[in-house]
Amino acid sequence: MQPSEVWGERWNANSDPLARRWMETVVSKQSMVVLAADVYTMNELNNLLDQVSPYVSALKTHVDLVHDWTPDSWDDFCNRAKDVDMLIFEDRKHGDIGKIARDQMGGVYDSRSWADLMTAHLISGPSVLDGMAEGWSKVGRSGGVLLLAQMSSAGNLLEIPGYTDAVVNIGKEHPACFGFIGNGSRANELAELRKKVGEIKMIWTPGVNIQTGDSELGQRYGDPYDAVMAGSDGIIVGSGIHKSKSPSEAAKKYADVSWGALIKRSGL
Ligand code: 5BU
Repeated sequence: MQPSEVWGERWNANSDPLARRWMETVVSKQSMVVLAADVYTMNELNNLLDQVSPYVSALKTHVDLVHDWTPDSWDDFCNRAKDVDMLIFEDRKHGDIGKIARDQMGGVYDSRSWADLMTAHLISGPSVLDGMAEGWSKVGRSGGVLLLAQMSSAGNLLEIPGYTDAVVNIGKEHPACFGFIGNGSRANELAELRKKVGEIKMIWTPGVNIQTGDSELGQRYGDPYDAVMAGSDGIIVGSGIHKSKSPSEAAKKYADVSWGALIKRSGL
């Protein structure tokens, strides 16, 4: 299948190379799964990568969770992920003023050199987007920002009226914005977000699990099929895969559910 068949007008209308790369990978792997690789050692990360690589289209990291992190082992890990056609997405949740966000992409972790995508809150205003674009350009790369328009955790303050709309209005017009984080645990809220975002920018959704309901410390889960039908372009799955007895089987299951929903959504 070709990306243009599956994504339709959204493929033709989108000139963002990262968005097109994502749409292509989803089609070639038949998976909208973004794995939240929340494990704590390099060994666990590498094992997880080996097990799930055919079924996962992007890898979401929290680099500061890893106890035995070293620049070389991380470099090696990122190269292995790239070799199996995964975008690397650091869930950094930037939120400082532009120049500090830019410089925080250097420092010890030097995320500007390996992350293709990164999250940010827009709480400090649009300078965070400009700063992050500068961060990547300092090392001759360009990357994409996923702005938090919604969150999956109970009681989050992004639900205060007007906030989501303000984020979407700014992000939609900014070239550094790859897309938005939407709440995968509430399909009706996600459908509303899709209407506001339109068809160009991506929406990726955490808070999805085949086992729906409330989870640890305020996390909430909705069904991955419903999230895709409501407008998700990438389902972010963590414990549903890495805590499963067989991460490989679980990843395949989430991939199949997401692909089935995308095909249905596309009317194929
Ligand atoms: P889980 O194990 O599937 O619950 O992991 C979810 C991941 O998504 C975890 O890495 C969170 O940091 C991330 N996340 C989230 O759960 N909810 C949000 O609103 C955002 C990120 Br933004």
